[in-house]
Amino acid sequence: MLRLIFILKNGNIIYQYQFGDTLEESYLYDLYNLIRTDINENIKHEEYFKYRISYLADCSLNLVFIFMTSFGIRIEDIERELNICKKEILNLFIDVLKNNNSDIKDNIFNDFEPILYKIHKNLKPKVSLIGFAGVGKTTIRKLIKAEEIPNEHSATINVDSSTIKVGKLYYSLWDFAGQKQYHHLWNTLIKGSDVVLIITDSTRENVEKSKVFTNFIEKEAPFAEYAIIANKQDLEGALNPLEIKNMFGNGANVYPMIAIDQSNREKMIEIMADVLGINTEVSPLLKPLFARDSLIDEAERALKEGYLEVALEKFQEIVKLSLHLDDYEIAKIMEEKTRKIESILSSNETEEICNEEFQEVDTELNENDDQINSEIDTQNSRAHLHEIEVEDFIQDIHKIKKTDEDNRKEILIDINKLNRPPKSKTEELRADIDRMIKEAEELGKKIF
Ligand SMILES: Nc1nc2c(ncn2[C@@H]2O[C@H](COP(=O)(O)OP(=O)(O)OP(=O)(O)O)[C@@H](O)[C@H]2O)c(=O)[nH]1
Ligand SMILES: [Mg+2]
Repeated sequence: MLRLIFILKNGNIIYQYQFGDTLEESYLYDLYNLIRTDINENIKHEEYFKYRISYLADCSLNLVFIFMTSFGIRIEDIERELNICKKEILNLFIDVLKNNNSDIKDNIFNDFEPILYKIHKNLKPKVSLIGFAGVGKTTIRKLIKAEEIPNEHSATINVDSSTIKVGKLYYSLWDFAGQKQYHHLWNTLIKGSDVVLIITDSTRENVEKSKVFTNFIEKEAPFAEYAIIANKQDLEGALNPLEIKNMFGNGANVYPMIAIDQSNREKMIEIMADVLGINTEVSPLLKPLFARDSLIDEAERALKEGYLEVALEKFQEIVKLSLHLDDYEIAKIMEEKTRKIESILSSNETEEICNEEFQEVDTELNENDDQINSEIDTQNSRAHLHEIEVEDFIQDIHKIKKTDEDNRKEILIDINKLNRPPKSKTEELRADIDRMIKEAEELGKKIF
């Protein structure tokens, strides 16, 4: 796949377009510095980490055209497209470029966009769907292509490859045959993949078997990104993504999926873009994930600071986002938390009502000493409960966040340092009750 194009004039970048994760401009200059002594009107290629850098100059205008592509793309295709790129740029912008003005703005290149997408199409990413028979590869292909979803297993023969268009971008999608008699084709078919999605049907037996694909990919398509699709999540006993991730044990991302559900089309496309490293603007999958991460932070902060109502709202939003992401397990855990906070909040309300009731009946308190003591006991046990639950919540959300972030930064919180407001609130209440008992006793003494 084509990952980026950039053009320099007199050693300055005058145009860049990145299809994948964005690289800092300084990084592009580093790249340029690596090849600058070797640039001329003939196309040259260099290997750079997991990419190929191809470049070509126009010496009279002091222009350099640079492509960064994956190794799956054929050299002759890169050369053809690099020549087209140079020719089209010169055709469109010759007057501006002749002015020798290095301060050429990106928007001058707007007219170039249709050509750019055509170049990308001709150097499009290859996405391979691999997995054993009947796990749902063809169903996933049809889901992505918005074709009718099959409800019967009609085994794929050899392979089914097709070009699909998602938004402005084109992909080449390869749906492998999973039946035993086609396994010998896999090592040829997988070559040149930019992304391999390992499809499992989320049964223990199939996941266990499918672990074989990771070594296979690393050997046959060493530069491909890969991820695991935990399909058939609707079936009873389906392992959840976390269990599958642990079984694979290599840190690869696992995405839950129900491919027979048409409404998952967008999600499936987002997964593909995510694994391809298409940037966040293009891949909306990352947005809900990031949104959930920050909600978890906010919920945690609200819990620490004692704003249970705010925490409740945040948890409710986390539930919604988790459902959107089909993370049913997380949604369920968060739903329980939501209910617990609601019950804490309603018990706090009861405490306040009790408080008011005590004030109203303070003249009768002599008779009610026992009752009050038992109320105090209840408050004490509630305080303890609150303490445990807040701690429990924070531990749980940390677990989820950790899962969510995979290998991203870990957050450690010293729970002992937390000032748990439900406790201090209850302490205040207890002090009030003590004061009221005293006042009631005084009053009782006066009356009798
Ligand atoms: N319940 C359920 N069934 C699914 C799901 N995805 C696919 N299926 C069913 O699983 C069966 C097999 O699906 P295919 O997509 O043909 O499987 P495949 O991996 O392409 O199989 P081969 O071509 O033989 O390798 C079909 O009956 C699908 O309807 C899912 O998410 N849930
Ligand atoms: Mg198939």
